[in-house]
Amino acid sequence: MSSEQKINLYAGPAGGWGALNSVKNTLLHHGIPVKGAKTLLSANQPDGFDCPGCAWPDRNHHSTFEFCENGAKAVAAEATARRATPEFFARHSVAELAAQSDFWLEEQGRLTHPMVYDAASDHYVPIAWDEAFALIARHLNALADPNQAIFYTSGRTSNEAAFLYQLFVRQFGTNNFPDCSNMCHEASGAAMRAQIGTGKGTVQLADFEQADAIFIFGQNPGTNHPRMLGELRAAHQRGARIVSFNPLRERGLERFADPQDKLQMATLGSSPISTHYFQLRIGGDLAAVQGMAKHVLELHARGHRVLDEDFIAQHTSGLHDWAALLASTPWQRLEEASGLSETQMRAAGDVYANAGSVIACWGMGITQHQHAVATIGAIVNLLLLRGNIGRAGAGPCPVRGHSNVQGDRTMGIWEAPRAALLDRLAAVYQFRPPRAPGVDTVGAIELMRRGGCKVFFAMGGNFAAATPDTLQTWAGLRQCDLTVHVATKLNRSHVVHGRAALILPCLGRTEIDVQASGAQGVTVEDSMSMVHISAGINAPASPHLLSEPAIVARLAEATLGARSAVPWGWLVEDYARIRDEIEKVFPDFHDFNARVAVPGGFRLRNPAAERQWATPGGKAAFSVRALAQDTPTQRAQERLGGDARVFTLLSTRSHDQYNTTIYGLNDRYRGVRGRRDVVFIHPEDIRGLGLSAGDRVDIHTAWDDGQERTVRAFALVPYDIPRGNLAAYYPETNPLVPLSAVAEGAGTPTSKSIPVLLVAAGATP
Ligand SMILES: Nc1nc2c(c(=O)[nH]1)N[C@H]1C(S)=C(S)[C@@H](COP(=O)(O)OP(=O)(O)OC[C@H]3O[C@@H](n4cnc5c(=O)[nH]c(N)nc54)[C@H](O)[C@@H]3O)O[C@H]1N2
Ligand SMILES: Nc1nc2c(c(=O)[nH]1)N[C@H]1C(S)=C(S)[C@@H](COP(=O)(O)OP(=O)(O)OC[C@H]3O[C@@H](n4cnc5c(=O)[nH]c(N)nc54)[C@H](O)[C@@H]3O)O[C@H]1N2
Ligand SMILES: [Mo]
Repeated sequence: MSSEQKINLYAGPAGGWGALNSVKNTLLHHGIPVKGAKTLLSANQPDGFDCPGCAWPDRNHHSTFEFCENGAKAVAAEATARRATPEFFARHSVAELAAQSDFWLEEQGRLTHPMVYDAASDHYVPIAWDEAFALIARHLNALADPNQAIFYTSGRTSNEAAFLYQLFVRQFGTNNFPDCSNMCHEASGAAMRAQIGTGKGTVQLADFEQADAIFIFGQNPGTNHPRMLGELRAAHQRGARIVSFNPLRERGLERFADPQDKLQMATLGSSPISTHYFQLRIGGDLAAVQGMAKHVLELHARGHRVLDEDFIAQHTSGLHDWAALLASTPWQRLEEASGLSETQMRAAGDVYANAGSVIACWGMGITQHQHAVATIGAIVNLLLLRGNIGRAGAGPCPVRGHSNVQGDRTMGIWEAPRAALLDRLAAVYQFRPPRAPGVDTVGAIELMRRGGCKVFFAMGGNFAAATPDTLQTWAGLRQCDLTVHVATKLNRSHVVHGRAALILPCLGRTEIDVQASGAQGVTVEDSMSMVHISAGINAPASPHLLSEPAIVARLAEATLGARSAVPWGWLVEDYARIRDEIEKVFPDFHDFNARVAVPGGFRLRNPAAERQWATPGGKAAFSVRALAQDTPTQRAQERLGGDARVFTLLSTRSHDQYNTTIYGLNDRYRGVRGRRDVVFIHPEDIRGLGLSAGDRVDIHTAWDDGQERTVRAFALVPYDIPRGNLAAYYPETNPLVPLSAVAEGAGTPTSKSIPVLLVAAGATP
């Protein structure tokens, strides 16, 4: 280990001076002057841009800048002074670029020109925009079937761009819309739509001021939604219970120092966040929540009136069956599956039963499992028991990732659109939208592998690095005739490409977007259904960039020509016109331009928040799902005769990355410096393997399809994690996630529960 590579337990709080320091270093690194970092201060201001960091809402659009370390890093990464120019591409062949790390690729800075792959020289070379669109149009129009094209979306895309994109693609003739949401909160949408008739959370920020208890399942806000810590700290200070469920000890869930709080900063003080921390086993949440509910039901049966019987009678169906299931599930079974004791589950159940209003938050630690939909079902059930949906201070709160991932879905980026949306599109635009469902992310990779995808078009994101089963994905991408990426920075997906390939550089959200009618704003929807405007303030990284809406419009014109009656070019002259179109299709967006002109924007209606249940039965439905009989790890253990080297691995984000964009090699709160090739493991498990801390191991997936999936030479880091469980970083461990390992009922890759076999580096398994 070099002197820059260190593993030291981190004893400080989340936030604080560490955060300020880290931001200063990031700014310096990107060549942005620290004084006058105006860009940073314009994030989430009424006349600034929406922070491209996360989807957590803003407390108050009039308030002064809410400091967020990772928001600042996201902004700095986009505002970087570095450039990946045509000269850069002339210097490096694609083979050379492909040999570099993801970190290095993004480090080259902003893309400046549209580029096309030249197979003869194995270089990307500049291409004029018109020629690029003509090339894509030729490929698309030559397809035997529009379903041979796939159109991916990453959740940073604005409502305006997403709306035009889905309209173009449906007029072209397919619903092949895989998006990052498939890998993210798909399971939340699937579970909640079935139970409460909406796929979105029902809470607002104001509810955090009134909740008596906030449960946080499988989410790491200190790193991924730092502004949420402010809400949690305030809630804690007024006496609310904050109950965390996580296999790892996460610093941001334990203590927080607010960089805005002068006293705390001066005294190195900090405030606690969680009042209770349940360190359950990976994938143990379904059992833990069942245990809590079993306890609540038992309390009620013993005469403590803890159920909201009026609510249950008037608003719900199915409790009887769920109660019967819980009654027949022995505590011992719940203990085995959760890794918590009966006492712990009862204690958590007591917190729930004693709290007037309860919010339940969850993140990727819940959605990326085989039984994700069942687990979210149980969380929603728990809320229903005491009427904790549709009143102040209470409700489900799936905490979204990408800043507009929720808006993209609202705009119709969905491989399985509702008939109502297609009917509206047909009526407004006088065409016959395709009715057959398209492919999701995993379906897209499978289609590529079968040779069924000829054209792959990505609106942002990093498909090659973010998806599961990396080698399968890469083989799929390489089988395409054409791959096209609309992007701000160079990434893996540009160097793992089809026979023909294009990189189309676009404006970022922090940049001024000038169209015929002047500077434009776009709209986004946050995790709590607030829709508001975002307008960039920086000069574009290059004069050759186009905005995402302009790219879609020009592609649509080139591809559809007279086949489309939509005035694409005219719409893009003034984005207010696109918002008028959105309003025609989505009744919830009535008076869109006027309502979004109000600082802070407006909230989309959420029927469940008003206790109107758009479910088949017209009521909120309890989900009745038993514990899985065999988890992938159990199956692997059986197959391998109880091999003690079988573990369950979760893949997660470090403090220094945004998804596949790696900002740096440190993970401050977990005490890691200068490296990412680590696997967190219980010290006793290291001993059990006959190894020592720092030793290198190879990680093999223990799956039953005969495919070899391995990542090599990861260093063992002793950590406070349950025995039998491991944690390592995404995307380095994506090659281990089998394509066929997806959440039941949602298709989400199970990136948080990969059955693996650990062996000393170089040894045969
Ligand atoms: N700075 C920064 N911000 C981001 C992102 C980023 O990469 N960087 N990504 C954005 C995106 S797209 C998303 S979706 C969100 C992701 O935000 P999170 O949902 O916080 O995602 P992760 O970091 O993958 O891990 C979540 C947590 O789940 C825990 N966990 C893992 N398995 C289990 C389990 O079985 N049970 C329980 N209870 N916990 C478990 C992990 O220990 C970890 O603390 O953040 C968004 N914001
Ligand atoms: N193993 C494992 N895999 C996972 C996860 C996990 O926890 N574990 N998490 C999953 C989750 S939650 C998600 S959301 C996905 C993320 O999947 P993606 O959304 O596909 O990936 P990102 O890394 O967010 O995409 C980064 C790229 O977006 C481009 N970009 C940035 N800003 C813009 C912009 O304004 N416009 C355009 N057009 N492009 C831009 C840049 O070129 C950058 O390289 O990954 C999933 N994969
Ligand atoms: Mo995400």
